[in-house]
Amino acid sequence: MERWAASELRYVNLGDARRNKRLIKLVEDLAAQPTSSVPQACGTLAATTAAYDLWSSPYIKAADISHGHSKSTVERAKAEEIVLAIQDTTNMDVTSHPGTKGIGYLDHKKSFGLKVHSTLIASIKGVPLGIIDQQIWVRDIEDLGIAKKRRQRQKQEKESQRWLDGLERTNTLLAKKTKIITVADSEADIFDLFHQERPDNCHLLIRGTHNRRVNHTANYLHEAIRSSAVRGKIEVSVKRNPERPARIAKLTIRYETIEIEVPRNKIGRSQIKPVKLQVILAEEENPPSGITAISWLLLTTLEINSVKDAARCIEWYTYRWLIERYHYTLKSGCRIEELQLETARRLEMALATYSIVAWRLLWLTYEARQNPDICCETVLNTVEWQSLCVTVSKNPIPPKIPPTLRAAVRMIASRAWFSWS
Ligand SMILES: [Mn+2]
Repeated sequence: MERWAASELRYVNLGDARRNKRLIKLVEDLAAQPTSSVPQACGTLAATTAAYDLWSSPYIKAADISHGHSKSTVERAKAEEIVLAIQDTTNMDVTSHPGTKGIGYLDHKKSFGLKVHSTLIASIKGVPLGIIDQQIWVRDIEDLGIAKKRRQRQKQEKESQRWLDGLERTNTLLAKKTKIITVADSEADIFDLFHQERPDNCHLLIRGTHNRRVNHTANYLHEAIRSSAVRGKIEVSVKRNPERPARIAKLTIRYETIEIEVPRNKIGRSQIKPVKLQVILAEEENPPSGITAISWLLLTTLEINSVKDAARCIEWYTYRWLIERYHYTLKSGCRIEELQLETARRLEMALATYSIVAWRLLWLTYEARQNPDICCETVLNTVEWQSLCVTVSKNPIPPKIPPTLRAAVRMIASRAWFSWS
């Protein structure tokens, strides 16, 4: 079997064949032992030095590292008629390494690190196909702790641009014949995002939060959708998260096409046209005791003509969970926040590398859930599963028969990080 990293990174071009090989080897080593320290995962001093040299190299950028995987992601997406482009932001918190140069502030004065905004491409069955775009930025001290409203607003506007940029890059990179649905949580409930011109193959599916002014007798969005008739009821399976267990929820469905008015504070308001969106409200009427009822307000540019269409949007929105898993894997799985890399630049390079590793782990988990009993050699080569068995069992002799995929992924997960669910 061809080694996965070599095949995944076949398009990588770091300007030098040895550098390409070094990256491929590093990605493979880190994916085999994601929670180990870099020296442990690399195995030898020479390989460890090579890894740190690569991350310190002045000849390459973090984007060069990401490029190979992004291109393979585009290829995988070509096989799909419809893909979900799931965007979200996370904090890469390195507060415990205050010496790191060039990092910025996160959500308050005492935490610092990098802001990371990723776009994950998934199939409409929830297969994680890869990371197509990642934006990394730091916040300046001036942006923080200054109560002046104007500054606050400028900062918000600057940062909300990331959703529009993510959308534009995704639409540019993916094939035009693919229908692309950008999925995001309520942070992306931004008028400019709805208003931005999009090619016909591109759609939005965003969780709404603002009670916007609408062209409707009820005047406001929340009241307008609630005043509309119930169209039907559906059942959805809700994935667990730290605040709630997994469960089946019964949801009441409303949907309506509603015209969103241009926000009052918008500059050049008179020149801007209102935006028509399909609004879906899915509410749980009888949640289990002690659990907050689901109330999902979704705003979409997709056509909704039936409860089935609405249910399909809700199902697609539930796959947004994948990006939460992805960021979680990237941070706690790969322990990227614990790397002591001294500069923001090196941290960005490591982040680009671990981003590929985290996707691979997410994909392996998906595969293992789909095909738990197949032989792990369908996705891991002999060296990989043998070294996995040896490290986990602490027995130097690997078993004769390769474990099942589920057992193998459990072994990777057993290194106390990403939970099996
Ligand atoms: Mn978010």
